[in-house]
Amino acid sequence: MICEHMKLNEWVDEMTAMCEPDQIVWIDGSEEQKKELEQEAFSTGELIQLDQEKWPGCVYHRTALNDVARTENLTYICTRNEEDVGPINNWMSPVEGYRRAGEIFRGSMKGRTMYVIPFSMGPVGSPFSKIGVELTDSIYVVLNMLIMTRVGTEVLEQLGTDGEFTKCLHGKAERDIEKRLILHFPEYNTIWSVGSGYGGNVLLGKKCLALRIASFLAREEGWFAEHMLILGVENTEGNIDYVAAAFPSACGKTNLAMLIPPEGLKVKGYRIWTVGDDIAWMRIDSDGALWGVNPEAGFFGVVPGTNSRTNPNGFKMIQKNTIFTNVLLTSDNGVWWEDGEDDPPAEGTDWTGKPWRPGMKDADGKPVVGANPNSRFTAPATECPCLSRRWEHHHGVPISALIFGGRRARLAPLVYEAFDWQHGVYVAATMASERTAAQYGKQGEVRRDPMAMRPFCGYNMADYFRHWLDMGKHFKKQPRIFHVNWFRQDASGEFMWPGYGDNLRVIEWILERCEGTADAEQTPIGWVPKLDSLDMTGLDLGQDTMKALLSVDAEEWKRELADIEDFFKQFGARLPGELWQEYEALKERLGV
Ligand code: SAT
Ligand code: MN
Repeated sequence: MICEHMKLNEWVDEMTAMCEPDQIVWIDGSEEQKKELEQEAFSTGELIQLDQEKWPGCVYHRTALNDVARTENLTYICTRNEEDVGPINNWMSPVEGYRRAGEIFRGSMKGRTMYVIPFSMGPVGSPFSKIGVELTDSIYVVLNMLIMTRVGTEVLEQLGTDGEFTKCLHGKAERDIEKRLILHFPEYNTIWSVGSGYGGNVLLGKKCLALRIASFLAREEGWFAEHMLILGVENTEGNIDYVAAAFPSACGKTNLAMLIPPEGLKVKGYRIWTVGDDIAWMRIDSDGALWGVNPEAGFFGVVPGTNSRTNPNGFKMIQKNTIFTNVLLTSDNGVWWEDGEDDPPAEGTDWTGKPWRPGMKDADGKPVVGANPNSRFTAPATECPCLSRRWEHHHGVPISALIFGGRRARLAPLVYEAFDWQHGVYVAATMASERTAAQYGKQGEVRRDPMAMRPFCGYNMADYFRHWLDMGKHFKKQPRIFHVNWFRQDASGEFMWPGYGDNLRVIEWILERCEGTADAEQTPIGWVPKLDSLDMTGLDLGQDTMKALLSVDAEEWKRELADIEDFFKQFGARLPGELWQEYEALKERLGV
C-alpha cells in the first residue's frame, strides 16, 4: 500500500522514530490481511480461536487484570488554556501531555510491529464523515478497528494527498496503570493513548475521536456529536419514526437499540430498526429538521445479561464473526457469561485466566464471576438482524425525539417530557446516574452525567450547554426532549419496570406526544403520562406500581435542588444564564 499523503507519511515517520517499532504494516482492510493477523495473534496467545463449528469467525481475548474499563481519571483534554476544558474534564497542557506520554512511548514498540490503520468514522466519502489514522502495536486493536470502523485502502484514497485526518497514536507499552494516559489534543486534532489495551481507551475512533474530538469540532462547525443510540420504530403503515437516546455506559443502550416489541404490542405490527447503539452525529439539514448518522460500523457491547430473552437480536448478532473480551472460556473453546443463554459449564477458565467452577466463592464469600461485568463483544453491524436499511445513508435518518436517561433507584419517573427546548436542555444537563462497571470507581454512586457525556465532552461543559441552547434556535421544528428511567426501585429494592422489550410502551407514548395524540399530566418537572396513557396490553403491573413509576415526589425533587446548584456553581460565570433561569423556574414550580 503506497501512501501519497506527505503529512501522513511524515507523521508516521516521526512516531516511528519515537516508538521504535521493528516494522511497520499498513492495514488495507482486506480479508487476507485480517486472517494473517488473526493467525499471528493465535500463535502468540494474544487471541484464542473459538470452536469454529459452534462460533464461526469468533475469537477470544483477555485483557490485563487492571485494564477492564475506561480509566476516566487517566483521561485528559490537553488545551492551551485550562478554562477551555472546564471543571469536569482533567486538564493537562499540550506541552506536558506530549512530554509525559512521550516518555512512556519512547522505545516502547521495540521488538513489536506498528500497524497503521486508516479509518473513516461514517461511510467513506460522506460529507459528514471524519477520517482518522490510528497507529498501534496491538493486533487486538487492529481487529477491533476492522469491525468498529471502515478501514483500509479506500479511506487512504478518500484522504488523497492532503485531506484532514485525526492523528491517533496508541501503544500498549507495559500496560501498567501507573504508566497509562489517554490524552486528547483537540487544537492539534491528535489523540495519544498509552499503557492500556482495553476498549474505549484504545479503539481511538470511538470515544476519543467520535465523541471527545468530534464534540469539539461539532461546536465549531454547528452540529452534535452525542453519546446516543438511534433506533427506528416502523408502524403498520410502514412509516418509520426515529429517536436518539442518551444513556451512560452500561445502562442498556445496545438492548434498547435492538428491542423486540413485547407480546401485547405485537398486534400493532411494530418493527424496530437499529441505526446505532452508542454514538450519534446529528445536524440540522436544509429542511430545518435534525438528522443523525451512526459513525461506527460495529457494536462494542456489554456481554453479561445478553441472551435470547433480553436482546434476541443482539444475541443472534454475536454468534458469528465476533471478538469476545473477558468472558469465561469453556473447556471446549466456547464462551459463557452470567445471565446468558445456558447453564454454566461444569468448569472453565474465568476472565482472569483462572480455573472456574459454578458456585465458587471468594475469600469474602461472594460468588466468583466467570465473565467480567464489563466484558464485551465486538460485532460487525452487518450481523445485526434488525439493522436499519438506512444505516449507511450519508444523510442518516430524521430524528423526531431526543431521549435522555439515567439509572436512578428513586426520584425520576419512568418518563417525562420537557416543556420546551430550553427546559429540555436543563433536564439533560442535570441528569444523573449510578456508576456502572464501565468506569473505574465506586459502583452505584450517583453522579451528574449531563447528556451522558460527562466522560466524553472534549471541552468545557458550560460551553457545551451553550452550544445545545444555541442549536435549538436553528430548527424549523424542534425535536421534543424526554427523560426516562427504566431503573426505579420499590421499597424492597426490586426494579418496578420490566424494561427491555417493554420499553417500547414508553417509546410509543413519546412518539405519540410528538404527533400530539398522547395524553399527559403537567407536573413541576414536566409532562408525565396519565395512568392510562401507556398501552399496557399484556403487561399487568398493577395500578399501585404504575402510580409509583409515574409519581413525582416534590419533597425528593426539592432535596435534589441543592446538588444541582452545587453542580452548576462549578462552572461559574461560564454557565449559560438560561440554565439558572430553568433552575429558578423549577424551584418555583416545586413551591420552594
Ligand atoms: O469502553 S467503551 O468506552 O468503548 C464502552 C463504554 O464505556 O461505553
Ligand atoms: Mn458508550
